[in-house]
Amino acid sequence: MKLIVAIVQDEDASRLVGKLMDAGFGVTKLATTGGFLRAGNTTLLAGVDDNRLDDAMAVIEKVCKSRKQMATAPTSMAGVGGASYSPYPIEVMVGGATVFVLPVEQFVKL
Ligand code: 2BA
Repeated sequence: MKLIVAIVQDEDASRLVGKLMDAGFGVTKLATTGGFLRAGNTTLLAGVDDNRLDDAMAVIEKVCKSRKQMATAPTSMAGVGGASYSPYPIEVMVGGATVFVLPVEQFVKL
Protein backbone atom coordinates (compact mmCIF):
# COMPACT_ATOMS: atom_id res chain seq x y z
CA MET A 1 0.00 0.00 0.00
CA LYS A 2 1.03 3.59 -0.65
CA LEU A 3 0.04 6.90 0.90
CA ILE A 4 -0.49 9.68 -1.62
CA VAL A 5 0.04 13.17 -0.23
CA ALA A 6 -1.23 15.58 -2.89
CA ILE A 7 -1.03 19.36 -2.49
CA VAL A 8 -3.54 20.94 -4.86
CA GLN A 9 -5.17 24.28 -5.45
CA ASP A 10 -8.38 25.00 -3.56
CA GLU A 11 -10.21 25.45 -6.89
CA ASP A 12 -9.52 21.82 -7.84
CA ALA A 13 -9.95 20.23 -4.43
CA SER A 14 -13.68 19.48 -4.27
CA ARG A 15 -13.81 18.06 -7.78
CA LEU A 16 -10.73 15.95 -7.12
CA VAL A 17 -12.16 14.54 -3.88
CA GLY A 18 -15.38 13.68 -5.75
CA LYS A 19 -13.57 11.96 -8.61
CA LEU A 20 -11.32 9.98 -6.24
CA MET A 21 -14.31 8.89 -4.16
CA ASP A 22 -16.23 7.92 -7.31
CA ALA A 23 -13.25 5.75 -8.28
CA GLY A 24 -13.39 4.00 -4.90
CA PHE A 25 -10.51 5.69 -3.11
CA GLY A 26 -10.65 6.84 0.50
CA VAL A 27 -9.57 10.47 0.85
CA THR A 28 -8.88 12.90 3.68
CA LYS A 29 -8.87 16.63 2.90
CA LEU A 30 -6.76 19.07 4.90
CA ALA A 31 -6.79 22.87 4.68
CA THR A 32 -3.15 23.89 4.27
CA THR A 33 -1.05 26.96 3.49
CA GLY A 34 1.81 27.18 0.99
CA GLY A 35 5.11 28.35 2.44
CA PHE A 36 6.02 30.61 -0.49
CA LEU A 37 2.76 32.37 -1.32
CA ARG A 38 1.35 32.05 2.22
CA ALA A 39 -1.97 31.37 0.51
CA GLY A 40 -4.44 28.60 1.16
CA ASN A 41 -4.14 25.31 -0.66
CA THR A 42 -5.49 21.83 0.00
CA THR A 43 -3.62 18.68 0.94
CA LEU A 44 -5.26 15.33 0.24
CA LEU A 45 -4.25 12.07 1.91
CA ALA A 46 -5.21 8.88 0.11
CA GLY A 47 -4.18 5.36 1.06
CA VAL A 48 -4.20 3.22 -2.07
CA ASP A 49 -3.36 -0.38 -2.92
CA ASP A 50 -0.18 -0.71 -4.96
CA ASN A 51 -2.07 -2.01 -7.98
CA ARG A 52 -4.35 1.06 -7.99
CA LEU A 53 -1.66 3.73 -7.57
CA ASP A 54 -1.52 4.51 -11.29
CA ASP A 55 -5.32 4.91 -11.40
CA ALA A 56 -5.26 7.42 -8.55
CA MET A 57 -2.38 9.36 -10.10
CA ALA A 58 -4.25 9.51 -13.41
CA VAL A 59 -7.30 11.02 -11.68
CA ILE A 60 -5.13 13.66 -9.99
CA GLU A 61 -3.38 14.50 -13.25
CA LYS A 62 -6.68 14.82 -15.12
CA VAL A 63 -8.38 17.10 -12.58
CA CYS A 64 -5.56 19.40 -11.44
CA LYS A 65 -4.73 22.33 -13.68
CA SER A 66 -1.76 24.66 -13.59
CA ARG A 67 -2.69 28.31 -13.14
CA LYS A 68 -0.88 31.61 -13.08
CA GLN A 69 -1.24 33.36 -9.76
CA MET A 70 -0.29 36.88 -8.81
CA ALA A 71 1.28 37.14 -5.39
CA THR A 72 3.05 39.50 -3.09
CA ALA A 73 5.71 37.04 -2.08
CA PRO A 74 7.98 37.25 0.93
CA THR A 75 11.46 38.54 0.15
CA SER A 76 14.63 37.03 1.53
CA MET A 77 15.24 40.17 3.63
CA ALA A 78 13.89 39.39 7.08
CA GLY A 79 12.72 42.56 8.78
CA VAL A 80 12.07 43.15 12.44
CA GLY A 81 9.36 40.75 13.54
CA GLY A 82 9.62 38.32 10.62
CA ALA A 83 9.82 38.16 6.84
CA SER A 84 9.16 41.30 4.82
CA TYR A 85 7.01 41.41 1.68
CA SER A 86 7.85 42.73 -1.76
CA PRO A 87 5.56 45.68 -2.66
CA TYR A 88 5.44 44.43 -6.27
CA PRO A 89 3.15 41.55 -7.23
CA ILE A 90 4.92 38.71 -8.98
CA GLU A 91 3.44 36.08 -11.27
CA VAL A 92 4.04 32.42 -10.43
CA MET A 93 2.81 29.28 -12.11
CA VAL A 94 1.19 27.10 -9.45
CA GLY A 95 0.88 23.33 -10.16
CA GLY A 96 -1.05 21.05 -11.18
CA ALA A 97 -0.46 19.07 -8.08
CA THR A 98 2.58 18.49 -5.90
CA VAL A 99 2.44 14.80 -5.09
CA PHE A 100 4.43 12.65 -2.70
CA VAL A 101 4.01 8.85 -2.72
CA LEU A 102 5.08 7.13 0.50
CA PRO A 103 5.24 3.43 1.37
CA VAL A 104 2.77 2.44 4.08
CA GLU A 105 4.17 0.11 6.72
CA GLN A 106 0.85 -0.67 8.36
CA PHE A 107 -2.80 0.25 7.78
CA VAL A 108 -5.28 -0.45 10.54
CA LYS A 109 -8.75 0.80 11.42
CA LEU A 110 -9.43 0.33 15.11
P1 2BA B 1 3.69 27.62 -2.19
O1 2BA B 1 4.87 27.30 -1.35
O2 2BA B 1 2.82 28.75 -1.75
O3 2BA B 1 4.22 27.89 -3.68
C1 2BA B 1 3.34 28.33 -4.70
C2 2BA B 1 4.06 28.45 -6.03
O4 2BA B 1 5.04 29.47 -5.93
C3 2BA B 1 4.82 27.18 -6.44
O5 2BA B 1 3.94 26.31 -7.13
C4 2BA B 1 5.91 27.75 -7.33
O6 2BA B 1 5.41 27.98 -8.64
C5 2BA B 1 6.19 29.10 -6.71
N1 2BA B 1 7.34 29.07 -5.82
C6 2BA B 1 7.50 28.35 -4.69
N2 2BA B 1 8.69 28.61 -4.11
C7 2BA B 1 9.30 29.52 -4.89
C8 2BA B 1 10.55 30.21 -4.84
N3 2BA B 1 11.42 30.00 -3.83
N4 2BA B 1 10.85 31.10 -5.82
C9 2BA B 1 9.98 31.33 -6.83
N5 2BA B 1 8.78 30.72 -6.95
C10 2BA B 1 8.43 29.83 -5.99
P2 2BA B 1 4.09 24.74 -6.94
O7 2BA B 1 5.53 24.33 -7.13
O8 2BA B 1 3.08 24.12 -7.84
O9 2BA B 1 3.75 24.42 -5.42
C11 2BA B 1 2.42 24.51 -4.93
C12 2BA B 1 2.39 24.25 -3.44
O10 2BA B 1 2.84 22.90 -3.22
C13 2BA B 1 3.33 25.10 -2.62
O11 2BA B 1 2.75 26.34 -2.32
C14 2BA B 1 3.54 24.25 -1.38
O12 2BA B 1 2.40 24.35 -0.53
C15 2BA B 1 3.54 22.84 -1.97
N6 2BA B 1 4.89 22.36 -2.24
C16 2BA B 1 5.61 22.53 -3.38
N7 2BA B 1 6.80 21.91 -3.29
C17 2BA B 1 6.84 21.33 -2.06
C18 2BA B 1 7.82 20.54 -1.37
N8 2BA B 1 9.02 20.20 -1.92
N9 2BA B 1 7.53 20.12 -0.11
C19 2BA B 1 6.33 20.43 0.46
N10 2BA B 1 5.37 21.16 -0.14
C20 2BA B 1 5.62 21.63 -1.39
